[in-house]
Amino acid sequence: MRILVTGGAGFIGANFVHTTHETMPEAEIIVLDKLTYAGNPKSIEGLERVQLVVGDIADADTVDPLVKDCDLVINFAAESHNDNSLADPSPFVRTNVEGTFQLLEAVRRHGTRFHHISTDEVYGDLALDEPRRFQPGDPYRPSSPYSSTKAASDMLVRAWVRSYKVPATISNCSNNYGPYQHIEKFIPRTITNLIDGVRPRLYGTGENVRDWIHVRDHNTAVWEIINKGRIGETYLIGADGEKNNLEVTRAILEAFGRDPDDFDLVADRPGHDRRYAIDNTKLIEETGWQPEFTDFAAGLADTVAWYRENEGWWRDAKAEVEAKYAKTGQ
Ligand code: NAD
Ligand code: TDX
Repeated sequence: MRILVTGGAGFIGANFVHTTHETMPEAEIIVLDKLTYAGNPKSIEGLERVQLVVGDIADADTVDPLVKDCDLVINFAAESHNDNSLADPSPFVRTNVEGTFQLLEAVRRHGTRFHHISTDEVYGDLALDEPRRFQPGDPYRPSSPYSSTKAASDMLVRAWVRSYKVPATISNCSNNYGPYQHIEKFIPRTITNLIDGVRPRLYGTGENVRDWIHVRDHNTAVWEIINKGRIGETYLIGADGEKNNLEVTRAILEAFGRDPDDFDLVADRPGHDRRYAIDNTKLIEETGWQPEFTDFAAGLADTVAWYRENEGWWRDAKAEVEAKYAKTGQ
């Protein structure tokens, strides 16, 4: 089996490549990745049945021959950071919308099975105190340039299934954590700040809630959907991991043996989504998937250890990331 993994040098894609390489000895994995600031070839180096092709999913001539040669395409490639999308939305439209369009056109030409990786943020946000969680059939109400381009990409996938019978599925996952996550994101930023002796930065009041899932659980769910999911369906992936940002910061401070109040409140993100929460009933009922990393403190401790042990992987990016945040008072 030849599998095309787009964005396989990024956080979730690289973890997917590792797990797939380990668990499917017959699989040949082709990674198509533009190696933007978020892609790191070190994340997938030394894997014998993995080939990295450096290129853009929005470039039809790059995409077509790769899709033609593969049995399955999984699209992880995206511009993925909300804060960056507020500063410059343009690459988000190009990669997330135009890139997904080009992949869909290629899988349409070649009749290839396609799985599209998306986010819970397409559903907008929930109030902190409402009992409801996101359901697969909820209306799309994205808030940021990032989430609106992800919503647009999902709409393209749905339309290509209906109009052209493209054999595709979509998954919308909640916030991931684990190894190989870029240090611009909340958990690795907080961990690497603490390694550097810098106080974590909490946006606004720290009350915003995210529904955390370990990246390996996200990826086992993706395989379940590819193997057992129904074509044209949307599956929500989440592991009942709701926590507010203050709780997460305090859990990381605890892992470092630091005082629970050793953080600074900083400028809020404009349009900051209040709460995400996933109802995973459909995924569990249809595929039997279950998360393995249900102990958040243990998953966090492993993640802290990974960033401590792999400073060479993130160190070069740290000063630049922090200089960017300094400009917005964050
Ligand atoms: P990431 O930013 O860490 O990685 C994205 C990868 O895509 C990078 O390797 C980058 O080089 C590559 N890329 C960017 N533009 C490209 C292009 N035009 N052509 C080819 N490659 C390109 O992102 P991530 O956190 O691993 O997210 C992966 C996917 O999962 C995204 O679609 C994102 O929307 C979705 N998602 C992420 C989370 C999360 O918590 N991180 C949660 C739910 C869904
Ligand atoms: O320093 C920080 N302090 C802080 O309080 C940073 C970087 C973030 N935050 C807050 C903002 C969010 O409420 O932490 C929360 C998580 O922030 P991010 O890591 O930027 O993630 P989020 O905006 O929730 O989006 C993530 O989950 C859904 C991914 O980046 C997306 O790709 C995914 O679709």
